[in-house]
Amino acid sequence: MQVETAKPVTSITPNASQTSLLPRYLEEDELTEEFKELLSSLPRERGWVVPHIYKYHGVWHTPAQLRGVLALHQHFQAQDSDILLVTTPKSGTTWLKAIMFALMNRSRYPKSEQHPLLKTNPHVLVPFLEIKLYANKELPDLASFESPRLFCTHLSCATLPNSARDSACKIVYLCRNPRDTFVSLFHFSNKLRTQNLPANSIEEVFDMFCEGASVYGPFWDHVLGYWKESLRKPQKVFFLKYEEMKEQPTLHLKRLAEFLGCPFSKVEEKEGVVGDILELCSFGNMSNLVVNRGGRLDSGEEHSAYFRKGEVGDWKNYMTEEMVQRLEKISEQKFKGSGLCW
Ligand code: PAP
Repeated sequence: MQVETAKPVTSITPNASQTSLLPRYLEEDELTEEFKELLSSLPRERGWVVPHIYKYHGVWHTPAQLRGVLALHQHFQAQDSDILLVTTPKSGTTWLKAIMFALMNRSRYPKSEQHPLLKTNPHVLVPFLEIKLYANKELPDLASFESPRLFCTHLSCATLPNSARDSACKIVYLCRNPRDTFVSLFHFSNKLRTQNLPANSIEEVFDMFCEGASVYGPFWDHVLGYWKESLRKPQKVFFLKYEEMKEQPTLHLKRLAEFLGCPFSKVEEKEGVVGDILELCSFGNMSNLVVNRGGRLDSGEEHSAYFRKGEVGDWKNYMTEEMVQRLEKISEQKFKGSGLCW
């Protein structure tokens, strides 16, 4: 589907001041008049972390994300050999970034104490397109990315750049059941709000989630878009649920390797390479690494914010029966007839 920007936005924004004590994602950048005009024309809701989110082509974004989306649409050209990891926020993005990096670089970095994942956060090794590479004023220099290039995005299927849809590039899609997705997002947003801002109440943001007003939401449209695309084009879109990966990691890692055209050889299987990758990227290992316990991304988020519990079913500790029923009802309505369920 063609994504048309309401009006071409030629300049994005000046870089945020580096002197502020606020993390970058909370800084109020100087927005260009053109961008402000665009924002003022869009539906607006209260944000979970920043003051407002805006609905652009059916998807809710923070202003910073939206700037990245516009720049991406204007400048990113997918190549046939590219691999895009696409996820709904809080579906295990960090985990799959690590797994895909380890999988695709396994001959370059065989099991060793020098593995980049031991020293570098997965978000640095596998950057987001619109949140990182196209987030700043300068356009990224992608020349240093070797083929096959591995990028990540939270973009919805309908708002992917045309080149990603039309080229032979492969898409790995990861999502997670709406209950755990919501609970993870609730905690993450409160963590990002920092001590200067009052925490979101679970009731308030739950309402917003149900109404679709969460970043990259509505959640159901996001999942359904890629689900349908994976049914139409199974060679192009690999659809995976967090819960499936948790339950049968070996099976799904092997399927993923086959999908990406780099299946494990018999020798590798015998040598335990599959298990080594899973162990390296496991929650227990990743969350305890010095690099992930401290430090921040360029954009200001603490690395540790991406490692909370890493479990299936934590929603039981936070959601009332009424909330569960409400989510169930929405999922039933939205997914009806699609074959998709949790
Ligand atoms: P993002 O979409 O904003 O990049 P993402 O990585 O999807 O974030 O969200 C983090 C979630 O993945 C956390 O879930 P929780 O809040 O329910 O705990 C985090 O714990 C989980 N996670 C991170 N790393 C791993 C891992 N190695 N294995 C399993 N789950 C993980």
